[in-house]
Amino acid sequence: MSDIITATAHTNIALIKYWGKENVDLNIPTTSSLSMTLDKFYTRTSVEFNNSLAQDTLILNEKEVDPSRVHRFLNIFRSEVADFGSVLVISKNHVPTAAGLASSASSFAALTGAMSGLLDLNLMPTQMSRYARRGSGSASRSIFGNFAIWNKGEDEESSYAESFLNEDIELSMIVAEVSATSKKMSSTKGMQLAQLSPDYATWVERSAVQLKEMKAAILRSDIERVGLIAQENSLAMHDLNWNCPEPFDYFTDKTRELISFVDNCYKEGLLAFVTIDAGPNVKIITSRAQEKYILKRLQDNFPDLQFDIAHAGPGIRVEV
Ligand code: 2P0
Repeated sequence: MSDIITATAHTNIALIKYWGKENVDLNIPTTSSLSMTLDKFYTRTSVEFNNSLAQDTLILNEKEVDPSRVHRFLNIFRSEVADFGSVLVISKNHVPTAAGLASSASSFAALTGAMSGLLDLNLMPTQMSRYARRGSGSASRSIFGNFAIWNKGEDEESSYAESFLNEDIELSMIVAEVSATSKKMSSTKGMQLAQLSPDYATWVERSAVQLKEMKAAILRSDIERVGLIAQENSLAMHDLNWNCPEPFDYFTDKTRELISFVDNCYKEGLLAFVTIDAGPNVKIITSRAQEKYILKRLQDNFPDLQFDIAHAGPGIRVEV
């Protein structure tokens, strides 16, 4: 067993979203979800046992921060594997967190990979996915590269992600970083509120149909169908947030301007679609062939925004 173990995991963007839990403690979702792992954004995390520390310690982006969520996660290994002492976790996010791009997926996937190395667990990727899921649902998918499906399952054993297609289909995502002006609502809280929407059952039913269609579209490398389905699924997720008993909104005016700009691009005959998560950022889905042209159009029309192009990226890597 080495003294320090490091793992790198990339973030992922869901094309079919996870937005609701059947079991809050175990992060068992109400629907299966499907994502693309991104090459551009990742978290690198190192772990070591350190008995001189009074408690688990987290250094994130070179600053010591509240370790409680990490501590709760490490306690899963303590109760299921071995009762070890304090762990020093040093993590660096290569994800623009300030702009609200979620980093919990790459963070908990990287931490899972590093801990499985530190504890010499020799986990299969699907077992790693189960651990990562308990840190943060979307982290279950970041174990895998390219396209992954998190099968909802029904309990601790059966809810994990697996590789759907470990190939690039020439799909590009242009991430538009829109800074949040409204109060942030965590995904965990947001999805619990959304589940109270009268439209929630319909969203769940529709999601199963969309997942089937999405799988077929990915296998055909049909970027237009992938984009259309992802866009419908994501916008319907945000409809739930507006139509629940305590409505909330992740969009800003800029988010709405981008949505309508992208819609106009599609009407002109370009491949351009949006998917939006628990924040104001817009991810524009297009093809590798059209990405530069769309990027230029976006930059010309939104000169104050930062854009990054991302492609399909790799699964988890544990350094030995
Ligand atoms: C997703 N999101 O499928 C969805 C779409 C955001 C919108 O997974 O409570 O941070 O830690 O399990 O994984 C973000 O939710 O939530 C997320 P928890 P998580 O990517």
